[in-house]
Amino acid sequence: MDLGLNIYKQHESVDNEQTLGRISLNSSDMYKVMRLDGSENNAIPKKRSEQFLVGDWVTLDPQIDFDLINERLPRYSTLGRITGEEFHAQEKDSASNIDQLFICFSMNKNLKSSRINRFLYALKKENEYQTSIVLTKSDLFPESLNLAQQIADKLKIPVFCTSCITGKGLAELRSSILPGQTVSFYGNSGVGKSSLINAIAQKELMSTNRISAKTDKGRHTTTSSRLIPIELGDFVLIDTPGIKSMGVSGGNLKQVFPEIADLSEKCRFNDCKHIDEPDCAVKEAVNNGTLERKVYDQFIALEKESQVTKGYLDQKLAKKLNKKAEFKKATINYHHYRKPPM
Ligand SMILES: Nc1nc2c(ncn2[C@@H]2O[C@H](COP(=O)(O)OP(=O)(O)OP(=O)(O)O)[C@@H](O)[C@H]2O)c(=O)[nH]1
Ligand SMILES: [Mg+2]
Ligand SMILES: [Zn+2]
Repeated sequence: MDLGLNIYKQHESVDNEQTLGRISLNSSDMYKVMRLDGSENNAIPKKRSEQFLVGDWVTLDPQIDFDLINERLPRYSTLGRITGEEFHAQEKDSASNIDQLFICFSMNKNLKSSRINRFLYALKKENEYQTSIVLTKSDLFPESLNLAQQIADKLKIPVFCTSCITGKGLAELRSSILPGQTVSFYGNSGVGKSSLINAIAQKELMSTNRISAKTDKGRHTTTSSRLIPIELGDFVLIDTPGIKSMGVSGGNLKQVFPEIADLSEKCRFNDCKHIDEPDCAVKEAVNNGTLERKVYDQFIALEKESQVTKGYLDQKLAKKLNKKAEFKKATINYHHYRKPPM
């Protein structure tokens, strides 16, 4: 199998396939690399400080007990997010060179479309890979089916309703993965990402664990991302550890709030924030009832949080680069958005 190389070559050029490998595991500074013949070896970066993501294509130099990673090839996509909020914000990447992302949510009484919106809004790399929603454990809470339909109608992205117990939706999910693609599973701990991977691979490849009866949360069973080639079907899966927190810094407006994206084109100012500006088409729509206030409030809350987090991250970057003017600008921005809403 090609481990996703054919699709990689559609995006980037590759010189010598003999020396190529793909990072298959990254756990506390230990890497494993898979070669095109399917063999997997421990690997060490030539430059000790260099960091790699599961999914990275690299060139290798074989040593006696391990491979030496010479160079990382460019990434055509990166699965990344912000962890933590405001001054706890940090950028964290989990995988690279992926073609599809399955964001998983378990069906239970706490599943709300606002949670799904938040995830989608936070994933800002809208053009790099295709995103689908996977609703898991449909055997436990069949009432969520209506919600699944509503989400599918509104977001215009694929929504799969699955159960690893009854097998529901698994064939559809699997057949949405095209030959040669690399797909990743993402979501909170305990939603059933590893169970889905085992079901698709038809093997117990990944450990799974019961969710805690006390907190109703997962136990962070998967601790590092893992690349799993599926020979039958010729595609690659990447399992990722459960997400603890998802910060937002700038959002995917068109996908999550399409009605607001359309309305904002009619606002008087191009950079209208839709809060207190004159001739704001978004506020007008809320006032005359054509835009639900609930939707507007959710959008404004996400935007405000985004600006605070973004201001903080810009400030941190400017400080690192030692750019006084940018630091000052970012600081002003940061404090501006930290003001309570009027
Ligand atoms: N009823 C039911 N339980 C499921 C289903 N899928 C997974 N589970 C259970 O949910 C629990 C958590 O599953 P995992 O696959 O470990 O979840 P995960 O998302 O990989 O969790 P982390 O690795 O901690 O991020 C396990 O006890 C699974 O048996 C399902 O379709 N139905
Ligand atoms: Mg897991
Ligand atoms: Zn406006």
